[in-house]
Amino acid sequence: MKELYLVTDEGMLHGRDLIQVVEETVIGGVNMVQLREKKASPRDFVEKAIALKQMLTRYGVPLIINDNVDVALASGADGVHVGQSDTPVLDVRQRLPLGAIVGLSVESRAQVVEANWLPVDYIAASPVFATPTKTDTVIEWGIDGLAWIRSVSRHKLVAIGGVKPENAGEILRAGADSLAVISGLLLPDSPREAAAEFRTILDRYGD
Ligand code: TZP
Ligand code: MG
Repeated sequence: MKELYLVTDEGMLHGRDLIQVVEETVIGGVNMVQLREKKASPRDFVEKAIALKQMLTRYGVPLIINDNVDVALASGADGVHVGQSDTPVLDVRQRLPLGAIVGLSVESRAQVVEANWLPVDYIAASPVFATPTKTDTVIEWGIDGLAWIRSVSRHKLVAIGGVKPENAGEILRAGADSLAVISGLLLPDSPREAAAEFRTILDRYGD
């Protein structure tokens, strides 16, 4: 099954409860979640991770922690996602239990090629489209870039950045295995309905 991968952003909750909003998206069709905390204290980060993990376990949905192996270990999360200037992939892999998920963002063609030699479970093309959610980016892969990555990479391919129901079809046709979404899931009044809309599109593309 193609994945709908929610990445969290505390700034888009507007007073709503993180666990409840994430649960709504899971009911709607999200089947992978990344806890991405840019401002939380270490203690807050761990507490949120533990609460999320507990809820997600009931649905059999894996939890990935953004760039923090300690939080992943403390919460029993299923893996860690890192960017190019975060903890090196080899260190992350070494510190996590066997079978843990390790994801890596790629922001250049050289990094895509290099990732073929790295023990990662997926690479994330970052960003596919420019997005106000993350502005310190270095490339905009676009659909052609995504198709190029698909043609050279041995890894599962996650698309992130500006992913919306309107462009999900072309992203999947270019070869993405997974749609990673922040604002498209968290900003609508009903995250559950937003997730269901993405899920309908994903299911059209099968395995
Ligand atoms: N990494 C690359 S783009 C991005 C991240 C975390 C933000 C994606 O947010 P949105 O709102 O889905 O465009
Ligand atoms: Mg990072």
